[in-house]
Amino acid sequence: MYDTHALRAAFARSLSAMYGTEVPAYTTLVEVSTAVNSDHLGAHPDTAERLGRIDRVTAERHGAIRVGTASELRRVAQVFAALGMEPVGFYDLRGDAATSLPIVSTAFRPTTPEALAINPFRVFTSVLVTDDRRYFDAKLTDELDAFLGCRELFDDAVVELAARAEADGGLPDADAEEFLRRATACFELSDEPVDRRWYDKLAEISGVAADIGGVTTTHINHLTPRVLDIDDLFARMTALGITMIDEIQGPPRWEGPDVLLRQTSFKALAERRRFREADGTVVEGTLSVRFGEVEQRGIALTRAGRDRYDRMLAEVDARSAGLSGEQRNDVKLDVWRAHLPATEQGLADAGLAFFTYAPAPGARWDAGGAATLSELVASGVLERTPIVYEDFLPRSAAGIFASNLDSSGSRDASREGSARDEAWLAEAMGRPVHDPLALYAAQQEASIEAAAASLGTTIIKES
Ligand code: OOG
Ligand code: NI
Repeated sequence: MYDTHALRAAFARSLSAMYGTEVPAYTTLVEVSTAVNSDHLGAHPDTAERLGRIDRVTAERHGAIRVGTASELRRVAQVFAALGMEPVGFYDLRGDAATSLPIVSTAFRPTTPEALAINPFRVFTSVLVTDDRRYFDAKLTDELDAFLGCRELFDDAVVELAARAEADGGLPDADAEEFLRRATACFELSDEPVDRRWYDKLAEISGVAADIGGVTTTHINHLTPRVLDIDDLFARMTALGITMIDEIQGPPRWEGPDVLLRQTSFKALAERRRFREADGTVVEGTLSVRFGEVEQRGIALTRAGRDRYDRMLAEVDARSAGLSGEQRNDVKLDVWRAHLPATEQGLADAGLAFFTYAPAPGARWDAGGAATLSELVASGVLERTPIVYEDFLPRSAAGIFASNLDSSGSRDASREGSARDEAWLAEAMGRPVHDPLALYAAQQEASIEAAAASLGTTIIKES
């Protein structure tokens, strides 16, 4: 019997093995990431595992996929439910005028600390907004919907096995292996010929629209390992002759705690694809849509912390117009030093980040009565541990997308976009969408309650 968590771990391995055969550069990326992690642990044995144990971090991956319709989204949500991965967060990537991304997204991931510790596999999942008039006129919307309506990304057999796995909390061995095989195959690159005219027509508007709606299947778009030192990774990949994008997305490297998420990527080499020309002949060609990405994770920020992060990025933008990626990084560093506390304690005191609290081994609180969290931490009774950010950043995601598209496409900003929000996503999937901040807050809260019970005292929260 494979339980839900074993299924998830096995699926992550199976997808990784498949993707490694399809995109050899991914295998290089994984090798370099593994070396970066073990060297980082060797050089900083006391601090390296503050944000995650080395075995979890080294096994950790996120994937990205893109689907075309609400019903495709519903089916993929069922497949992920079998793996204990639930939709978390709503990301609207249509807002950035500089890119042409007619999509909204969520991330499927485990939601409990226990499940994350067993295997944190997550998949950033985007769905095309086919009726957004800024991108598609009414005729193209109809053509797209007709094209997407004829294809089937996830067959009935895989969806039925997934539903059984969800209902029963797992599958017997033989069924589990069949499910894993079939589910992995749904994300393989197809050698079905691509209709050149149709693909190019969509690509003129948006490379992502063509990647989703220009072909009859879906595929895993990238699979991202996690590293403990993304600057070291960046330098090593560059030394191997692999050109990375010119800026690490998200926070800069600095002397204070890592928060949220830092990401970088390289553009994948052209992949061989077959095309059907207007006259019906099938020819060999190439497409380069899949890329390599790597990430370093930091501490989850509260609403207040996230607002501050967004304001800091706005300041970076205002101060770095026309600057290179490297110069922008210097501006970031300056802004970070000016606005973000440089210690975990500073972040906690300002209510900017999430932590869990647990009694130190052998600790007692004899002073009697109630005590504040910071008093208990300062006196060594409670230990504070950062909660790692398990989600994504829309700005960074748009940066990653944009840096990997051949052209920026087109978008008519004078038109109204079509309505999409978290409720739309939930309705499409028939499943609630978790609020990421609520998940972190609940985890922090539960740890404080458990600590209070075990110390037999009342803990006063200051913020
Ligand atoms: C998703 C891009 C976003 C991330 O890590 O922010 C993403 C895609 O390319 O489909 O994966
Ligand atoms: Ni990604």
